Amino acid sequence: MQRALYLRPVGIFPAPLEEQEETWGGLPLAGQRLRYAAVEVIDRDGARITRRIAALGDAFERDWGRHTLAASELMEAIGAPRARLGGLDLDEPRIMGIINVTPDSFSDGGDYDSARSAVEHGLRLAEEGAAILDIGGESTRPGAETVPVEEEIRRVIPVIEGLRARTDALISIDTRKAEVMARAAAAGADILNDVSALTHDPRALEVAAETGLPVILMHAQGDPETMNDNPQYEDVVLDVFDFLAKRIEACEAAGIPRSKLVVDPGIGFGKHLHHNVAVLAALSLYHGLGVPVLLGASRKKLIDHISDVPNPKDRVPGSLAAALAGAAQGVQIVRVHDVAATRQALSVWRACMYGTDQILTR
Ligand code: YH5
Repeated sequence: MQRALYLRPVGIFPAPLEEQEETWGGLPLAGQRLRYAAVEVIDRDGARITRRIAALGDAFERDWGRHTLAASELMEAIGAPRARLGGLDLDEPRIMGIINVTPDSFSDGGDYDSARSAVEHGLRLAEEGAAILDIGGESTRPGAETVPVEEEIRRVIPVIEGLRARTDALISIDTRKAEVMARAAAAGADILNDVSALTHDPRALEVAAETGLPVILMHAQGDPETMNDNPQYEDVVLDVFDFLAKRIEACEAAGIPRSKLVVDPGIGFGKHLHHNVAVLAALSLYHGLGVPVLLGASRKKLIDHISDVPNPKDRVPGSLAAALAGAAQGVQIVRVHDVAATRQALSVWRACMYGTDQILTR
């Protein structure tokens, strides 16, 4: 069943200093130092979708009709401060640094040297400002082939163990396989990150719940091998919302509380360029799911499509632009390859957003 009503906070502005509280206006966004001045009201009735912008205020409250309950639930979800994630405050954007342990990355994956250089790389990312280190041993790039579970374990576990011994940064495991999740948790991982939102492996929901760890639920359409051949949506932005809402429900039913969940619209996963940019332009909608939002656009193909940059390593400027656009929409976590550059960009963005009262030392 599709939802009938969606609310997207728009007109997002920096919350002024506390002593000016009476004059704030707008409503708080997910407990961040951001507020929103209006909502886009999206009404979906089958294939018919209508959109209007409604300023907050009395008329706004009186106008919901049959949608009153759905609207108040969404407003509540949008505004509530988010729970800490493995001890990490999400009241401002945090950086997740990517550590690939696959043969197509900086190391070959699986041997001693690969593990060592992946650990060194992770330590550098943590020093550069990554609050979370995301370790992946299965290439889920478009067109990639599947990796046997033993091979994936051989690649990622030594890296998790090595990092656990040497950093306090949170460690997430990027995997779709229940067995890898369980092994990673035992090796000291703090977060599970599944690009299939715990749908790929029939045991994933149960095993994830058993670990007790927080879970990142990403939207994808189809499997990595074929997902970008012919993606189909009624409305990509709303279909992704509905999918993530269902996966949150499935997690809660399996015993993973909402306070341990993060959602991610899955840039590049079963999406063509127009799908990706539609999602990026509407990111703040996903705050209505009531959990932190993660954005992963770093070096992805959409940057090439938008700006003609065939070499992924040349896509850092576009990646920074996407990260900042996410921050401006209240995204809590950005998943990136280029941690130092992202940190610099976010620091300058924050100063521009908040001005002189902002601590600039981070
Ligand atoms: C994500 O978005 N992505 S693996 C193609 C590229 C560059 C990077 C050069 N795991 C995500 O990073 N987990 C991956 O073109 C993820 N969100 C979450 N939560 C793909 C990847 C990439 C693919």
